[in-house]
Amino acid sequence: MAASDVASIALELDSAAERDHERDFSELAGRLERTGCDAEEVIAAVHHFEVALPSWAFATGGTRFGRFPGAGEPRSLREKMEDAALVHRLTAGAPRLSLHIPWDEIRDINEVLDDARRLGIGFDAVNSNTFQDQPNQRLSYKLGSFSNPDAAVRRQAIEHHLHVIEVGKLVGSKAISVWLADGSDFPGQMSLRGSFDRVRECLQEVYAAMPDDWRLFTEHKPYEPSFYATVVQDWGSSLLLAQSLGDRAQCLVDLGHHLPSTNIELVVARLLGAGKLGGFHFNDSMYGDDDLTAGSIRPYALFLIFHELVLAERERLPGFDPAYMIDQSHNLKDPIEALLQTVDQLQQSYAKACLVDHDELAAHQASGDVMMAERTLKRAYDTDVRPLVAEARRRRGAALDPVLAFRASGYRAQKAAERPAAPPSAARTHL
Ligand code: LRH
Ligand code: MN
Repeated sequence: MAASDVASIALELDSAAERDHERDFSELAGRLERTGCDAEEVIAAVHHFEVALPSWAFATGGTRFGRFPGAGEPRSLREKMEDAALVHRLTAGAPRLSLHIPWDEIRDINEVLDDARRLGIGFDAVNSNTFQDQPNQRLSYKLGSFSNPDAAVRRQAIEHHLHVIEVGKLVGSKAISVWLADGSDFPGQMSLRGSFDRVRECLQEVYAAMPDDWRLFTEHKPYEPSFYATVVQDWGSSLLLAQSLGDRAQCLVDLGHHLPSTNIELVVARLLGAGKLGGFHFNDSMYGDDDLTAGSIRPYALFLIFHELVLAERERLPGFDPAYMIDQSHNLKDPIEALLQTVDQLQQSYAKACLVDHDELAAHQASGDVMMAERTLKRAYDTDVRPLVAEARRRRGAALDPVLAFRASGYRAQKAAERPAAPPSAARTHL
């Protein structure tokens, strides 16, 4: 199947499913109308919701204990773009790919731009990588990159980020996303303030090198690979950095980068209030940075995050333009199925948040009616919006049920035939 065939994947229109859908959707639209909600308004909102796909999540992910690759996995940027185009084809909600450099180093930019045009996908934020040493890299990042006491290592890391910006400019990105593994494993190993000052200094140079219409996202993470102190450990550290760099520096919230029982929607509300919410890496987790599929463990928490986003959107909060991106590691599920499930989950969580009766909620909050305030929120969350997001997709020529449509398409089997497994020696293109 040549690259351009993704678009021609015929969605097996199963008339019974169509009929069930029409009945379910008109029932839901009727019920929503009774509670003063306009289904058409929510469909329009879902049509505007777009999330970027991580180029590194189309191959099976793994842990330090092992990786169990599946058949037909992408071996090149072109094949990742093909798979990304299919996810967009079936969901109508994922038109862009987020690249990771050097995993997606570009050899022939014209070929990449041709493929992007043919496949109908674009590019979102580009991600830097100073958490691994690349083959024939001069200096090691073992003791950090921007926080490294050795100025030559810091310089090398800055040069890498300037290169990432150049790649991003070639593919039309408008942001660089910076996650630093920098930190220490033992007390005394690293100056806690000195390391942070060095990171800020280096980021100032990267910030200054960005085109004027770009943003820089700083991504915090509490631990791993550092197990005593991480330089950009929490949202506070990320916010301090973004505030010191300038208006076009904002904080990226990876949902898995919070210690257990952290109230992430509160972190989102704080960053929104500071005008510094740059974007998200959506995923879910039970314990640590598990990178599980979004909404698979704590769907209510995901809904509460979207509730904060819809509030900000309704209030037309100045500078509100979050970059929605997925960052997951698919160790067991078929990577494409997991991404289809994730986009559907995000469309559902957003649609539920759009159903909140905000005036009623505000009234209960003002009157201190705790019970009715919570019930107002839960009423939206408890609404089964699947017929509504399915209808939103159907109107855009996408699938009622993307995962079932993918299985019916036989795409994975076709790719398994086309893409013999990459030899173990092949260069790393993902975690
Ligand atoms: C770090 C992280 C970061 C990416 C990487 C793939 O845990 O979330 O966003 O660079 O995963
Ligand atoms: Mn991330």
